[in-house]
Amino acid sequence: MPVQKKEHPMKTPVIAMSARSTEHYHTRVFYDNESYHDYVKAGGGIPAVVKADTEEEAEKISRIFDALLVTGGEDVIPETYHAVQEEKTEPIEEDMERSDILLYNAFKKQNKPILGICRGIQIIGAVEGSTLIQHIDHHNQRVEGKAVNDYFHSCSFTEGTTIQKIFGSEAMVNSFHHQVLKEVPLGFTLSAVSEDGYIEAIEKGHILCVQWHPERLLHDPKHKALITYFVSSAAKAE
Ligand SMILES: [Mn+2]
Repeated sequence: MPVQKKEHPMKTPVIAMSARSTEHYHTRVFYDNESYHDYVKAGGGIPAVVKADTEEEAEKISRIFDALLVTGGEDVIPETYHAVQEEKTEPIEEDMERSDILLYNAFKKQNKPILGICRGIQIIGAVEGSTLIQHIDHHNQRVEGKAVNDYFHSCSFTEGTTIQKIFGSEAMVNSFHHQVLKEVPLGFTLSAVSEDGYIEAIEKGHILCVQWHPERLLHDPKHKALITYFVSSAAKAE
């Protein structure tokens, strides 16, 4: 009797999202913005908020989940990139910083896809040996009175990079940051630069990092294509 070929449906990737913390009814809670949840779902994945306290825990998480999304948040702690804190820097809590670093290293070790957004590109850059410019005052559209889901500035993309293949040679992005990578980390490629010359995206193999918030521009096919690409690469990752 001929063996019937079974159709294997495409696996639905589960995406670990780095937790952020706040206080709710006098209790510390771990969360991620709804826009990240919606973004991952729009790309075909299932989002889950994670926090790691030890290397061992991060390693277990990296085995369970298919990919890591390092979300936005407060400033990177300057000690992480061997700098002294300047006046306008507002560092994240120490355990959140530690969790981001542990998760990033663990998923990198597993060679699973990693997407860094906003604080995500900054902490990944810092871990990889880059430094940060601690304050620029013209890349926050909130301060300029622009809506959250609006564009703010253009970027030009580096020919041949994965991110350029998604966005084309030029695209509009939003901007909600006051810090930015000072240099591209060793081994990474500069994928996008803002019209005024700041680093807006870098990449290295499965690791894609953007300074803007694509999850707030889900109405734009290019920004949606980034999460579709990321989630489908998570589905393929071993
Ligand atoms: Mn910007």
